[in-house]
Amino acid sequence: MRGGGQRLMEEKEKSSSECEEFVEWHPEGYGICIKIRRKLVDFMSEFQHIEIYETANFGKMLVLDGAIQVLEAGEASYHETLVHPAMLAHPRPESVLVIGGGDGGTLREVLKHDVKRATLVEIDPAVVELCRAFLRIDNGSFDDARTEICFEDGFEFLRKAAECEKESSRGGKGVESGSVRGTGCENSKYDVILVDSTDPVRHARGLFSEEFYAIAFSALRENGILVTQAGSIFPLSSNFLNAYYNMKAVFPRIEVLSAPVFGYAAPLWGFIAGIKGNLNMRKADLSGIERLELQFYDAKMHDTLFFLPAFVKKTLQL
Ligand code: AG3
Repeated sequence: MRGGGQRLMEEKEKSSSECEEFVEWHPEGYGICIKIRRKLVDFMSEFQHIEIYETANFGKMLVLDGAIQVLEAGEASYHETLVHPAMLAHPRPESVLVIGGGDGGTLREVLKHDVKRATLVEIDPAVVELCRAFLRIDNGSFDDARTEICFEDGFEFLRKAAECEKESSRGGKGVESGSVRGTGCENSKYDVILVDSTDPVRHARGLFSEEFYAIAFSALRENGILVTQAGSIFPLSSNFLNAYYNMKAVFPRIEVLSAPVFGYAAPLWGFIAGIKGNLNMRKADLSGIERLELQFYDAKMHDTLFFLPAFVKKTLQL
């Protein structure tokens, strides 16, 4: 008698051998290859090439300009690491800004917390529309009453918020901030900012610059945290180093987190948190963690997110 597990494996192998393959090569010269059952979306938007696949064994997959963004079976570790350590380190994260994140995974995790307002600023409306219809990892978060969606470049969005601040401190009436419902300057400050962007190419490049971090820093309230996805940490990528040094130039304190993300080929993906004010991410209050019903992150995992390979610490002089 063969076990059910083995039978399942054989069935998977049989069905996946009939499938096409999707391959992504990282520019550093390594890659990942995934068996595909069928293509659900192939669309050239104003900004990028959007593809959504049903894979043979790992759920749906979102690909932007050839780079895998979401593989359903692996996305939890990415989204949970990006969102929860920061949300738990903040005593009352009421107002959260997500830059990018058009697939809805980050928003879904943010809304597990008791927030008043979650603002998603995504440059490409087609990503939201297609992910809502075909990827469906948002779990209703696009339609949550606390969600505001703004289709705009994240850098521009924050620049306008900063101008608005300046104007109102000079006593003017402020710059209207486009499509954000009822926004005055009083609403342009955030407790947590999460940068869930693509790799730093084309329209996303600016989101990793020192200028962007400076504007984001001023958009945080007195106590606030910005977390960005930062590219591969093992192997240590130039994308990561660039984001790290630019953030370090702006934030008085930063933390580096990493997690394995199945779908991104690199064994460890990096995240950088910039901390403003008096918050301690490592010593976050984890008492509410069970209630969040997570797949990857828990109280024990919390500490491991801050462990780094020795050579990375040496390079970063940590
Ligand atoms: N955004 C970061 C994806 C970076 C992946 N890079 C790559 N495959 N070359 C993910 C968006 C998920 N909400």
